[in-house]
Amino acid sequence: MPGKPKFYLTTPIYYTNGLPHIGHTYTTIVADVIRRYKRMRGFEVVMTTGTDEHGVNVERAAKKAGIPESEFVARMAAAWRGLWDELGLTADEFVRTTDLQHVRTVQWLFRLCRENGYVYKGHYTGQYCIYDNAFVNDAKRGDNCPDCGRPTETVTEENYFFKLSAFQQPLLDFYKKNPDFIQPETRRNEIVSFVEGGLKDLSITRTTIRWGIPVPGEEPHVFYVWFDALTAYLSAVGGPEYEQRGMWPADVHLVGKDIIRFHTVYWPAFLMAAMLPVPKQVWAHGWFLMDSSKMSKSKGNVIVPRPIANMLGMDALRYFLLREVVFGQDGNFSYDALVTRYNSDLANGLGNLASRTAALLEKICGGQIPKPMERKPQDEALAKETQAAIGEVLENYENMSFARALEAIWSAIASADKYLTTEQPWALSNSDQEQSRKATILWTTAELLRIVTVLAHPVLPVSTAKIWTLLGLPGSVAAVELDGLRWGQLAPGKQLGKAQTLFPRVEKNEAIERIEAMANEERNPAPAAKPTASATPAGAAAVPQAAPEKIGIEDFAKVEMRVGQIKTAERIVGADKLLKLTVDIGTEIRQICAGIAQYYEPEKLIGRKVAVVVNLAPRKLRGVESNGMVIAAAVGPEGRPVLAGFPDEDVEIGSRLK
Ligand code: ME8
Repeated sequence: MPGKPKFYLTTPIYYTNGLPHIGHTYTTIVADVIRRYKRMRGFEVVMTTGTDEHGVNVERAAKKAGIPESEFVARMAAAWRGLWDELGLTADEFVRTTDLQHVRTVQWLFRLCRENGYVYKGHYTGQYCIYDNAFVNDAKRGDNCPDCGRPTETVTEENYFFKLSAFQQPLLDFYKKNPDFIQPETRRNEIVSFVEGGLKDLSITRTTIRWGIPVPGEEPHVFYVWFDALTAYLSAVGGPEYEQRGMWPADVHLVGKDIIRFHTVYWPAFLMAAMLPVPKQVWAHGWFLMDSSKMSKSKGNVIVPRPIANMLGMDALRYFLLREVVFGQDGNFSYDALVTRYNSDLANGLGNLASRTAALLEKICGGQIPKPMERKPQDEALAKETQAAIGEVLENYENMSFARALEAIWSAIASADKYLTTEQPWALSNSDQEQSRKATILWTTAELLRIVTVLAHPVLPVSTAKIWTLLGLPGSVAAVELDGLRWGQLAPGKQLGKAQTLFPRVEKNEAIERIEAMANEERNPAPAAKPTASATPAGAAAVPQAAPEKIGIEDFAKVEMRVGQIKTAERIVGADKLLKLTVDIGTEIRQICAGIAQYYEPEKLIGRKVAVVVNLAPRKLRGVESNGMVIAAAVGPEGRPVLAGFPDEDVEIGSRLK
């Protein structure tokens, strides 16, 4: 039996002098969507990402953090990787450019290019900042250093050069022969005219940077960061032994438009020089902008993904990024638009259709998928429309028209809503004829829901898996083969599964406020708060905590603890571990958040007396104000919270603990 066809796609490997923001998350989400889609179409898929860890910026950032470069990049790579895992975006391979396998691959690629006559030693002259020990790209004589503002000097250093000029015609021929290599079309035209304008040879080693991959036998030469970074795509799938893995050449390199030239000019030229296969496609998407300018750390307008995922779920962020902007174009990011789409398309759209259908099946069909009976024209019309939607959605996924694919899915959802509203199965009687009509209506609705669930799965992996369970369908939705998806496959007689929480509706202003508060917490973690590897840029989690000192009684006296009584307790959307409590402390009622949600049922806490620290400065947890702290023991290796309390005596509320 022939094996599955292979599909290899990559995200850029991201710089380690910062942490992921929405822009990086966008590219990685798109890669994950394509990966899931291609798997559902029967491909063996490998998706890679990684971290770009060399160069002068890392040298500087490590110096600033007061740690060696190797330690700095190890912490940063762990933070990137940790965040991708947390967001459900774990790649199949994660390349660090400090990995030995990668170092070997870069040196091997250089050797091949050199052996084939495309590398020579020359001199590079450029503007150099002696304070920062770095050449300033694109600076002219007399320009100041953009980083420190001091004057640059003209410096000449010995470098190895890559004969890029020799590839002008081969590249133009290649673009012509492979019209889909550069996507979208507009970017292709840009690159073709750039190459037609002539290519200068490229200096690919440096002697003025220390933190890089050494050129074997040529120290102090290290590789120029882009020669190093691009090669990661090859080292991810076997490096010099790439043929054994069978994944190279890449099917798609997904990149932002900022780095298209490196990927469509330099990278194929390096590979051609080494006589290695060239990737099949480079897809350059647009930028997410904040107030019409590109997000950047220095501008302070960066949106981070975790608070959004915590508040609305990752599916909501995935849906929004793909639906809001036509893939390839720039788009504006706004919390307002995000929450609006969440409420309208997810909570009121897909979420509502799923829970409404399940509730009707429960009520009218005893929680079973009914057997459809005689079909009316409106049932046939809905079936036909949905069948057509399957084709339309698949075609749009294939062309990376994600917004269109989602539009087609949501138009099917709207048709189902309309169908239910017109057919009103709840208003039909229990006569035999009307019973069978109800069965047909509900089977038809459930079948449409099954199909949109499958089609939306690449974009909404978490919630579609829940709907799959809700409908009591066998296996996993991820395993459904898209090519075999047809109207009519829903088997009657199956029992519905457990009810699921899909997209609880949120109040817009409150949700935005909480996302912003969490983002602020992430940017400025409270000094006392336990740092998380991914929230702390320099990976402070890896720094051991100092042993506690002994404190005097006067220090203890600073903590005011009182007996409080829990009045209300509720879960917080977007914060699995927290409960929002109101606690009577004798003099007033306080709102306090407690990290006990996984161990205590909110209803069972009402009336319970607890020990409360009442003079703690108020702060926001997951965006919710918390004014005080409930004391609990941390039991066992995972620190299970057990509330401190007063089971034996009826202590008065407000009594002080000493
Ligand atoms: O360029 N909107 O890394 P990088 C959309 N290490 N996408 C964005 C974005 C935004 N506002 N900001 C960033 C590098 N991106 C090199 C790559 S590859 C061999 C080496 C995404 O950390 C987009 O994919 O600056 C962009 O190309 C990439 O992040 C740049 O990441």
